[in-house]
Amino acid sequence: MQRAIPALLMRGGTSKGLYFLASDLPADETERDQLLLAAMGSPDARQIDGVGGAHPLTSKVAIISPSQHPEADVDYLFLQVSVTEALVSDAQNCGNILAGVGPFAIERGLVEACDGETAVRIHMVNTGALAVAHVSTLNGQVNYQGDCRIDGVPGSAAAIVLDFLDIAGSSCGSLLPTGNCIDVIDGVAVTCVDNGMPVVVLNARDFGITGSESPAELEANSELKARIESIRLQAGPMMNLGDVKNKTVPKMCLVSPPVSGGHINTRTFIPHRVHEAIGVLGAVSAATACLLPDSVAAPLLDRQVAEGDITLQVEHPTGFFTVALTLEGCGLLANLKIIRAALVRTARLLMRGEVMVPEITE
Ligand code: NQM
Repeated sequence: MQRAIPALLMRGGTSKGLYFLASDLPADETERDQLLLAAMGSPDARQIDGVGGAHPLTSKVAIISPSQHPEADVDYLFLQVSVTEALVSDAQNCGNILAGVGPFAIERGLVEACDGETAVRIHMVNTGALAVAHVSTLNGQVNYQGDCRIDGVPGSAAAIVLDFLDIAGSSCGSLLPTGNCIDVIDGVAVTCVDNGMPVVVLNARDFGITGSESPAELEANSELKARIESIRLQAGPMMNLGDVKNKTVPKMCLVSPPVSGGHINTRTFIPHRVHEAIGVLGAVSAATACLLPDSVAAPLLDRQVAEGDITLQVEHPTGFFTVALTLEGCGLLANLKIIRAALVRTARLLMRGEVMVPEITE
C-alpha cells in the first residue's frame, strides 16, 4: 500500500523542493520526518526511489500553514532532508525555498490574489523572523512568467521581491554571535556572522586557494574540506549553535577579491557540498560581513560603505547575487545596524498532485 500526500513540486530561486500544507502531514514529527525521507528517497546518494534531486539544494521541504502571528499571513517551516543520511533538520532557514512560499500560499488558497501584485507576509518558523514576498498575480492567479533572470537558473520568470526586516541574530541571537568581528580558529582569522543565516566568513587566500575555483575543484580538495570542517565544528558552539556535527549550519563562506565586476567573490560550503551559487540568506550574511569594519571580508570589498541604502553584487560560481541592505550608523561597529535586506528571486510551480509514499511497516 502507498500513502498519497498532496504536495506541490516547486523551484524556489536556485533550489527545488516539495511544498506541503501542514494539515496534509502527520502532526507527529518522527512520523512526519520518516514520511519526508521516503518521499525524497533518502538516504541514498541518487535518491532514486523518491523525488529528491540527489543534491542538498534539491532535497528540500517547505511546510506552510495559516499563521497566528499578528503580522503574518502564513507560517513557513523549512526542513532540509539529507540526501545520504536518514536526517531531517529544521536547524536552518532557506531563503531560496522561501521564494516559492508566496506562490504556494496563493495556489492553495491561504492568501487571496490581488490585482497585479500580492504581498504575502511570511513568518519563518525556523528563526521567528518575518519576510514579505511580493508575488506577481493576474486574474486571481499566480503569474510565473516574466523577464527577471537570476543567475543559476536558465531563462526568465516573474520577479519575486523578498523583503526582510530585522533578521540579525536569526539563529544565533546576535549579528556577531561570538561578540567579536574576528576570531581565530585553527590559526585562521574568521568572521562569524548571522544576518538571516549563520555564516563563517573566511579569506580564501588563508587556505592557499584563489577563491575562484569551481565547486567540483573545491569538493575534490580533501585537505581543504577537512580544514574547513574542523573550523566549522569549533565555530558552531562559539556561535550559540551547540554541537553542529549533524547540522547544516553554520555555512562556510570563502571570500576573495571580485573577479567579474562585482563587489566580493564567494564560494560557500553548505556545509559539505559547495553551493553552485550562494544561498539567499547566506548571501545576506556574507554581504553584511563586508560592511562590518575589521571583518575578514571588509578589506576585500570593492567599494566604500556609507549610511543608507547599499547594493552589493556578490559573485558566486554561476554569476552574481544582488543584495540590497539599509544601514544605520556606519563607521564604528558599535553604532552600526542593518535594518533591512531585500533581494529578487523567481519561483515556478513545476508539478502539482500527490507524492506517493510507501506505508511504513514496523
Ligand atoms: O541561505 C542553501 C539555498 C540554500 C539556503 C544552503 C538559502 C539561504 O540555496 O537562504 O537559500 O545554504 O543550504 O537554497
